[in-house]
Amino acid sequence: MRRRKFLKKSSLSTAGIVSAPLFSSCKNAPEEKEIPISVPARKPIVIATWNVPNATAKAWEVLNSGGTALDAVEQGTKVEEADTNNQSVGKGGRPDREGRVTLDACIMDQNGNCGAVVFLQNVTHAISVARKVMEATPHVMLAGEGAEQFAYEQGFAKENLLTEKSRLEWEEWKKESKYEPVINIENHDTIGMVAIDEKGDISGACTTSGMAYKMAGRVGDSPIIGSGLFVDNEIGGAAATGQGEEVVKTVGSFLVVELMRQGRSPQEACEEAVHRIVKGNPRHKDFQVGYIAINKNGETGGYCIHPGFSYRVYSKNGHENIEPGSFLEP
Ligand code: SD4
Repeated sequence: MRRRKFLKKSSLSTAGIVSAPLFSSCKNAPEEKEIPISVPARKPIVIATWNVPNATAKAWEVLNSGGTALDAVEQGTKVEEADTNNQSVGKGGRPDREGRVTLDACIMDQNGNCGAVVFLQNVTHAISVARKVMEATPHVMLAGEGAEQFAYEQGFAKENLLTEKSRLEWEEWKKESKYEPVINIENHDTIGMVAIDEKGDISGACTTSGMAYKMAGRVGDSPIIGSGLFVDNEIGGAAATGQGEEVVKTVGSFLVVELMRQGRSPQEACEEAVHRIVKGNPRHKDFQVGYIAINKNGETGGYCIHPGFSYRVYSKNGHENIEPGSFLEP
């Protein structure tokens, strides 16, 4: 039904065409089909979770001067990592129960290369360390002390990431020590970013300090390729924000990209991925999960479980903060 509407719409417009394998449920082998997308191609373009105008403006600066999507998402997310007012990312992030700020991040380029760090301490730019893992090692993920050691070897500076503000809040939290990640209020503003550059290449990045006051050693979706982030240069990219455990259980960002491969728009794909989490999960009122997505033609989408989520788009057509709708209780 949806697909028929899609085809009809595109035949009336000067639609862009992306060629993508469409997986049919009754066959094992992927069938090659053209998926028409009924919006004019717009690139370069960058999207990011939440309202992060400084981060998208930085990414745009890179894209607009002919830079790559990979550089754009790294430079863009670094803005939030360095911003101590953002207490969900990088320096100034809220600590775990023991008072340690531990960072998770991953990055993925247009060739399917990726790099990630988990439980990284004392280094602000986890996203750049993740990129170094991708480019300077044969591995895709480094954790804890190994990641930190690697970062110093690569020239990253050792820094105290726990700001006075985050420390005082943690001291306050310790008085009650009640861990309830209700609707992600405690930990908002993790940044997931996906960009398409002038050449049409897609890359993405995701970086976070994770859930506030998490158990020591806890890692969420954000550094896990396929969960917090996924990019397929033929199709598009997606990123997640919210309670990582729920995203990991459904391999959320990979799911969004695969749904787009099957012909869904970015908006439809984000909605379906959220519904997969909500379906049959009586706890869904207690947590937040949101997705953003972009397809090869620069069409964007976003959706989340609860209201209050927004995502940011920066393109030649202008820049805007979009509140994309959410799953509402029947
Ligand atoms: C996590 N997904 O560690 C992250 C948290 C987050 O906005 O996105 N907060 O589970």
